[in-house]
Amino acid sequence: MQEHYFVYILLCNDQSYYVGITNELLKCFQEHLAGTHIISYTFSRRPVRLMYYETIPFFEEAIKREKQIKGWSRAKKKALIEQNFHKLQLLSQCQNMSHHKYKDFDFAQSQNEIKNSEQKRNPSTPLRVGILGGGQLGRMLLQASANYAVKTFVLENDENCPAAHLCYHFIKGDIRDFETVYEFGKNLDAITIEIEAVNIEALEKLEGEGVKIFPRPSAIRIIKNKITQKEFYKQHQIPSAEFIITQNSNDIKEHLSFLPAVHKIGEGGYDGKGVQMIQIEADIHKGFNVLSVLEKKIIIQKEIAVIVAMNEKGETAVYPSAEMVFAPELNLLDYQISPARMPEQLIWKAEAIALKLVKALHSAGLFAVELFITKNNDVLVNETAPRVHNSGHHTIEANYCSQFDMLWRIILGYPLGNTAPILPSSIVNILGAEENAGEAKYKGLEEVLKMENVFVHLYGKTETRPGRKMGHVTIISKDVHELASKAHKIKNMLKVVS
Ligand code: AIR
Repeated sequence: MQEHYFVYILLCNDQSYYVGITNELLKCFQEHLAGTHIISYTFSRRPVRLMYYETIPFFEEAIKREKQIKGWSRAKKKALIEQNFHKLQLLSQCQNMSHHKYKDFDFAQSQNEIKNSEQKRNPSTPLRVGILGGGQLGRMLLQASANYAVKTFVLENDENCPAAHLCYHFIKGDIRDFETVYEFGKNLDAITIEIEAVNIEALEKLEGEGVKIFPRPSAIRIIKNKITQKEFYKQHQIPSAEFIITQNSNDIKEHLSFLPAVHKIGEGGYDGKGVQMIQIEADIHKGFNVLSVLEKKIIIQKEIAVIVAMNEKGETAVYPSAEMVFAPELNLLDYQISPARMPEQLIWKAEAIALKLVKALHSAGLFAVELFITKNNDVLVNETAPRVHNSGHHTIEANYCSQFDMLWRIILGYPLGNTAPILPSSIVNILGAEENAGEAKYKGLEEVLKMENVFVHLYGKTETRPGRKMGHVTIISKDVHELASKAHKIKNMLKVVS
């Protein structure tokens, strides 16, 4: 495997920055903390906090970058730490100005910025916000946008997608293509995503040009690939199952003692696609022949999800955890109950882990953290989604502020909403029936619509496929038994066939 180098910035006790390079970030940082990393340690100056790092694949490149950052002013290093690309750009333009002249220039620029942002914040001049992807998540996000002064733009290849007819302007195009995403975004104020398979390089360029991206491209980049996601957990001491990186399914043969395990494709999997259980050696052929992670199978007591919202000020709001019940044969959610029925200590632990994770991503946005509660009551992160999520659909009817409303509040710079539940709830996903593919027809819909405190959401997908998410039903009730029994009833009653 290719070796990577880390160029990092540490904050010292005298508030100065130390720039270094290493190929073992954690070890190196521990040495810094212990004071055994001699070259950075002087009598009065001691590194105390890791502020920033970037990963660079080649040694020569990494050395060049280290030298470059070392030569920067403190203000410029600070801008890099804060990922304030606009300021970075300004500071680069001002490299040859005297300190005094720069101060005037910066002041004038920031006054402009304030004026511009005040103009944007005026509810009578709606923000222009783009959504990459036009599936059901985009559709429900658009429904919530109708409460605010915002002009919505959707980019998606399929002009009949669920979100196509609810937005202010629809643009047909590939969210994975650099030029398409860049052209789409360059006249917008802000962009969000509803699926991770987007062109991150274009988002990075747009961010550098002042378009706000929720979540930041750096956070999407970490999460988009299961390998970098797992490495991020390891680096930040966020508990997660042990893993091995594989190039192809044959690699698994060298790790037989690691089985049973779950093979997950590095990039591109969602809704159970790109996940394969490898119980025994005979299953190895089912593995993926692209870069993937092999995760040790966890003996699970419960699976939960915690949605965390973080605004640009770094303020956070956490939704009560939701508890999943899965259909093992499809690897898809069977039904969900919220708030999760769990001892308080476990809830606190899960929320603390989810919060730590989101804070470590250093990005405003809405994040869904899926966690396992093991048989021994350990809490492990399964995976994170940097967007609104299936596990939060109940919040539309069951919580004061829905996950979709919350994301708009973050994008528009409004106060975070109230995550508390109004009533307990459950969600049943409406999935395309097995062996049915083609134009979608709904069986049992009338009966479900007649049920009390039951809310039907159909996503408007014209084509059904086995296991495809076609809609969901939310049930609210004070009585948790009623939630479970209605969920089962609806599962048996409502079918999507072709
Ligand atoms: N999605 C994105 N990641 C996970 C999920 N479930 C949602 C998004 C995306 C849609 O699923 O809303 O646009 C794609 O669904 P389908 O059925 O067209 O594959």
